[in-house]
Amino acid sequence: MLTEINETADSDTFCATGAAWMVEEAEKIYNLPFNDLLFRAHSVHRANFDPNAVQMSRLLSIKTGGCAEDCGYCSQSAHAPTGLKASKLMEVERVIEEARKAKAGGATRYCMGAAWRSPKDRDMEAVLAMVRGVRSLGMETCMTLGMLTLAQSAALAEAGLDYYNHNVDTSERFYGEIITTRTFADRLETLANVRDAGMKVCAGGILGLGETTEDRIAMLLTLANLPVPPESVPINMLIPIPGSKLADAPAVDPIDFIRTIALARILMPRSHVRLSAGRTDMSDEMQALCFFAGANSIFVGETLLTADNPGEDKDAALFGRLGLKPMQLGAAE
Ligand code: SAM
Ligand code: DTB
Ligand code: SF4
Repeated sequence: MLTEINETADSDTFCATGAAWMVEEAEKIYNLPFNDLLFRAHSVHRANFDPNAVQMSRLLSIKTGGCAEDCGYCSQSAHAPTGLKASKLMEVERVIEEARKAKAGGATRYCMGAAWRSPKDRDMEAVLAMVRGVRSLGMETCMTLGMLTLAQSAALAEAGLDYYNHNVDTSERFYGEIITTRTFADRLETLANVRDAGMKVCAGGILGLGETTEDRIAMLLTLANLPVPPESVPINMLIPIPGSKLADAPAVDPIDFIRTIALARILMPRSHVRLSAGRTDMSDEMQALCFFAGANSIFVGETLLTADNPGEDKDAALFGRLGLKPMQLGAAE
């Protein structure tokens, strides 16, 4: 597939298969005239995926709020007065019941998130039971529980966890402006543990934290240049949370957002690029251009972890307007 892409593209703007992407190449692509960038990204998308199929994931917060980390964007950090009520780890049976409903609603992947710095050993048994239960429904499983050791990663993989989500969120340079309770290197260490344990990786970031274009490009380069690029790349647009450090961050320019999606598609041709948080603040036209630029995954349902998402009816209408269809499990794997 990659050979096909390289054959159809100008050799000076695509890296050779297997080689690391250089910042100069990525900047050059990002700054192409918008039509050229979109044409190129869409060509890469079309060479690797059905361009009208969108993978649908459903999120559930299995442990909400009271988090020890100080991520400046998050509603769930105990460091910020966001007014969110903290709750304990959900019962295993309830999680499986919610997953069953999500499957009936068309989701093929169930993503369970916990507001933890890292899972405690005492929580692992319940978490592993959730993985087994959701998997037995015939859904792909994903979890996002904070930092993992290699032993925890191995236990999750053994229970059948397909994906682990752990975002780098922004560039290495900018990271310390947003989060002080852990480092960028900590994030990469967990990603390596997840990969070494044999799970698929879901890793992306957020736009709208006050980062520069260079930071956005650097973030994508970190992901694309991992030993194996992530199979899923969520690109979130900041949902401003009242009480959080970034409550009043300026909105992201939609054209810049679409350019970032296009660059993600070009740098990671075979990854699922997810148009992730923030869709309630995007027009249908903006989302349509994101899909054209190479986004091919979304979160479905009324709620993400704690924040709003467009919901089934709005997404059904959007898919109808655009002639999009849900991606079947196992497609383009
Ligand atoms: N606690 C785990 C962690 O941080 O890895 C998992 C849950 S955390 C909420 C997962 C991701 O959601 C973050 O890495 C960030 O990219 C995204 N996120 C959190 N709050 C957000 C917000 N207000 N707007 C957009 N994305 C957000
Ligand atoms: C990701 O990149 N985005 C999702 C998922 N991975 C875990 C989370 C979005 C959270 C949005 C804010 C909220 O719901 O609190
Ligand atoms: Fe905790 Fe994750 Fe929110 Fe950071 S993003 S405060 S680690 S739940």
